[in-house]
Amino acid sequence: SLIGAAALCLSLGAAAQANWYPSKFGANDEIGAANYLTPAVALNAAKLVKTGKVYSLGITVSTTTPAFPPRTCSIYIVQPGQTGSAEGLGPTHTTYNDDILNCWTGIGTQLDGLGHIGVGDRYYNGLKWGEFANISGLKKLGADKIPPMVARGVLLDMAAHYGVDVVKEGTAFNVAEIDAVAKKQGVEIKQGDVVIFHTGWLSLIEKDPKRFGSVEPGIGREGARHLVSKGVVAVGADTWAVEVIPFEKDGDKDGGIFGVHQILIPMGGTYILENINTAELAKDKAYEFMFVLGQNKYQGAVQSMINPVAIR
Ligand code: UVW
Repeated sequence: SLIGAAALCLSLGAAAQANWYPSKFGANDEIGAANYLTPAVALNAAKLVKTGKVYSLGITVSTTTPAFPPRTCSIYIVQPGQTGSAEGLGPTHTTYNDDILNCWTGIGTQLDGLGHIGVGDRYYNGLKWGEFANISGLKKLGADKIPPMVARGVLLDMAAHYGVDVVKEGTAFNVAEIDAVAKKQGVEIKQGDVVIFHTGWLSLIEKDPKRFGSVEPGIGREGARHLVSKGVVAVGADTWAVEVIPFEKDGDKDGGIFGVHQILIPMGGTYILENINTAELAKDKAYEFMFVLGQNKYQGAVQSMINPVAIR
């Protein structure tokens, strides 16, 4: 019967969904690798604080900040009391400014939530686009659901590894490179870590915005799988997409577009942190630190403009 056929289709659909990179955190999980953020992870991170030096890892965003097209950002200041009058309000002449931000959330230093990237219509935990996303925001996987990230931050200084100020575009960081730099720095990547790559690329953002935003050094597919398998919470870099661009080939074949994003986010449940200002950490050889991030909690948001903090 038609009803029987429909039921069969539905159950096949459900089975296919369940088999599409099921989350190790359960069929209803919406936060992926943020499940690794335990009190023990926060406590161990706090033990890394020795000097009290605090680093702002966010960049300042303005109307000219280069971003993945067509993303833009502008701010409007609303005048005192919305009257523009120096008289202000009441006997003490109270005045104030309010502001309106008209921005894509994926601009400047940003967090990619688990609803950002898909493979076809499949997103994290097998969710289908139409089941959780529409133009009024995400019904599941919203960035507002991510708990605060307090974890050990690990900086991998790729620029020092290659002996350059700025690592060349198209340089892929895979298992050999990641493990070599971790070993050289005497750090071991562990479950619950936030791993951040320093490449020097962010120094081009104002000097050469066109080059900055079209290519970059970054992690390759094998490197992404390696980091997911270690159970890291998030992977970041001082680049706009964290992954190597031009994208890696698959042998002789086209390797696809944003394949590392796909391995990390929908397949791995691992967060991506972009345009992280790593310069000061690299200068101080601060390879391990306490990483703290409380992202925006706009309901159903895909991404979030952020200013994570490192403390050591
Ligand atoms: C895309 O991957 C499309 O954007 P972003 O680099 O901001 O994650």
